[in-house]
Amino acid sequence: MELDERRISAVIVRRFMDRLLDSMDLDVAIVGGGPAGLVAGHNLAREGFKVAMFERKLSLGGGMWGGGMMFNQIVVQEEGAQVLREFGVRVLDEGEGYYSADSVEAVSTLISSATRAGLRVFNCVTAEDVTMREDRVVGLVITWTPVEMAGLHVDPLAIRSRFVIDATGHDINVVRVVERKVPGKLMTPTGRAEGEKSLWSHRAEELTLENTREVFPGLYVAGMSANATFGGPRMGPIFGGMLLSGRKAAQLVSRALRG
Ligand code: 48F
Repeated sequence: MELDERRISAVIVRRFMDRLLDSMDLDVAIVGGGPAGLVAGHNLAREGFKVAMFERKLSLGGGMWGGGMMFNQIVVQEEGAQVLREFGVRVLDEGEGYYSADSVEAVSTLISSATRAGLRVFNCVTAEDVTMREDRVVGLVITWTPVEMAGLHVDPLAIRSRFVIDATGHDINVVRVVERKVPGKLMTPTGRAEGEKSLWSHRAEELTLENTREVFPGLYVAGMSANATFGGPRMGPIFGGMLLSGRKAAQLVSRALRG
């Protein structure tokens, strides 16, 4: 068989377009493919929901690849170790309640599990805005990241979703958009994004879970974006809270979808 470049290109275009068209109406749109978004996406897709993830970078994984200061090892506590084991990631017992894992193995396993569970991934795509109806988030406005990087004057596209999860980490990019569009209306103490506090691993891990919730009708926060939204501290290179937050976000959104 002689390979035909046109055939190769046509397959790519058709497969991608089929997936994009079939993702115009979603149950859940997750923005950000770090550990929190990946666990949330995996669990929701496994339940049979139509879930897509929009990640601005070429590869998923967010801040997990680099462990701490590019030492590619991660630390988790018992509950986080349990989540990693459920995904099949090998975990080492470091004593006194600390566990470690290879960050490359952890991220690649989360990505593989999530996509195999049915999560639709759109990488190189930035969520630049949300769509709203009657003070409820009902979808995302998306564009190619290179368009944003080049500052090209190109209109974006929009997709519908019954729920959106902001898993964009420290930057809380979706929450920030809503804050600008509807000032003072977030479900936080001040109605605004409270901002992230200084590093305090223990407290941050507890609060990440507590702060994983709905922040505006139709919009949930997970992972570091939960703490940045509700004013919790950052936690540094311990990742159990991210995994548990992703799991909690999936539980909350699943309950809401079943409503
Ligand atoms: O930062 P990130 O890994 O978020 P996370 O899941 O985990 C946080 C930890 O990595 C670490 C930490 C724990 O020790 O504090 O920082 O909460 O992943 C966030 C992802 O969101 C993408 C970004 O490229 C990253 O991969 N992202 C951010 N803004 C957008 C976006 C956007 N507007 N559209 C699409 N993707």
